[in-house]
Amino acid sequence: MFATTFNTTNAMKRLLPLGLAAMGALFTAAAQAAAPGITGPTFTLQASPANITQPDGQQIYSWGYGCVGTPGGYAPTTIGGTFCNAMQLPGPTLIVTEGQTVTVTLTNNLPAAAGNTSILFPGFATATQGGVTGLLTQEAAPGGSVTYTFTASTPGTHAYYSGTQGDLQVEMGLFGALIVLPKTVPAACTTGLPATNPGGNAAARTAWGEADFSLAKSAYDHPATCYDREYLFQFSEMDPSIHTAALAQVTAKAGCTAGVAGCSLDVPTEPYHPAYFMINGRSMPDDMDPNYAPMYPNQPYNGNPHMHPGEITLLRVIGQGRWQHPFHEHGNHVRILARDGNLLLSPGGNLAGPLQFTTTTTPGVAFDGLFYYTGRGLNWDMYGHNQASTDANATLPCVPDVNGYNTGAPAAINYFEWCQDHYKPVQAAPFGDVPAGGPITLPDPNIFKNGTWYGGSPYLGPDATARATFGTCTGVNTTTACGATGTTPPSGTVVNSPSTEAGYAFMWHSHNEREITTNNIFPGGMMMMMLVDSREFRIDESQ
Ligand SMILES: [Cu+2]
Repeated sequence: MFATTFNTTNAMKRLLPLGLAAMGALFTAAAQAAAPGITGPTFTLQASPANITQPDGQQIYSWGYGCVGTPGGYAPTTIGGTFCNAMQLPGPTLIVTEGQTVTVTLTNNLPAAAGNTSILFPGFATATQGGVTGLLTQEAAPGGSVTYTFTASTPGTHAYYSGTQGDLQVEMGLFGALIVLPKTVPAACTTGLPATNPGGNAAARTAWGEADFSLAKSAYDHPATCYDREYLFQFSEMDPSIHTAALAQVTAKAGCTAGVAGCSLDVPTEPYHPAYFMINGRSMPDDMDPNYAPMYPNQPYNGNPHMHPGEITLLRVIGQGRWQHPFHEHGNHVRILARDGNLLLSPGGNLAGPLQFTTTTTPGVAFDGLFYYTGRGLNWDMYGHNQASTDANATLPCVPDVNGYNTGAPAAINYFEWCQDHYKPVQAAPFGDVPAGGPITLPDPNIFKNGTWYGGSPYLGPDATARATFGTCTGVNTTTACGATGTTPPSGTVVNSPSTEAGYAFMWHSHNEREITTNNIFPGGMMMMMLVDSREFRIDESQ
């Protein structure tokens, strides 16, 4: 996952502590994610080659867009450890504001045999300066430059990618994302609690001392697009045989003069047999290491979504490869907001996008979607409240707002609880008893062993693991007398200490199961874990 991506023993030794720290971060679920990128509106980019790494230890020769020098800035500013290297896969995420005039200068530092390259900004009327004439746009010849200028007319999430020999250059990694923030954030997105403002969780964030990692407060100039946090996911796949062939030809033709006969590549891109299926250029589990992790100098962006109950999470998703990917976000459906920056509204101005179980990505198409998790529909109290308990957290009140959620007290641990399930026990009698009297029958830990990803508790909360322990009356989630002994199921696991975090983990992954492998080995590929963190746990994406 980390050490295997480095060739020399020395490098492995040097990086082992780093790698362990990253693993620790993974298992204790310290979060580093969001939609990080570089700010404009003027960008100086280059296309250049470098190796990317995959979890099976392979280094794959690729091409990518990267920065020339230090970019103008990084966003969100709450994320540290930023860098923009000469080659990145995906390319730097370009963050601008609606109405700005965006200028992107591209220098072609690919090997001469790779020929010309370019960038397309689909959906924007782009003017060009310099370069040489290509099929779809002006191109940068080897060693040369071209400048693209356009007005960021439409907010939302957009793709950019090579407009030159796309079957090879996009496969090699020449793609990235453009995020256009709305010029005007509706007032409804910045004031009020969730009862009146769909993204009104700022008060809870403040109450718990948590930083804000969003780029804006709304995705579009529309009050139905308010959000609390956001993630950008670019899905792509890669056939390593194409990359191997490109490297062999580039090496054989090293030093050749561009434009001279024979100084070009002839790499077949069919038949297509991808072996790597990536989220933001990384495969599981590498995608759950932090943004800007030093072991991925050319793959700075991760896939590691976290959220608190009730938070509106904006998903910015782009299909960047050649295949469709039937991606499934477990835990809830995704409300599609917009496609390619086009907000989907009914004639009456309401959101009209579909509610999707599987958000299939389409090559070249971007969408924005809203996702949230509240536990509504579980039919049991996910905080383990229990009137008979002496645990202070076990008797917190739940006061429903107009939507039925406990949102009036932003500093409450059970903020956003679904009040209809308040005090409803997960099971009325101890584990292993089928007619237990609750909607859930927990497994008997004597016959069922959970893995390390399970925190040992069916409950959210600071003492969730303790409350899942039978044997004393404190915190026991049962309306009957305490009497049984034992734990339910093996609780108190070190990887998910109740004093730090007790969250729910949901797999977000491709439903084409071939794609949750890395070079045919499961698990891997296009998969990540989404974590619902209890409200008092601070989601820290600052790195
Ligand atoms: Cu699934």
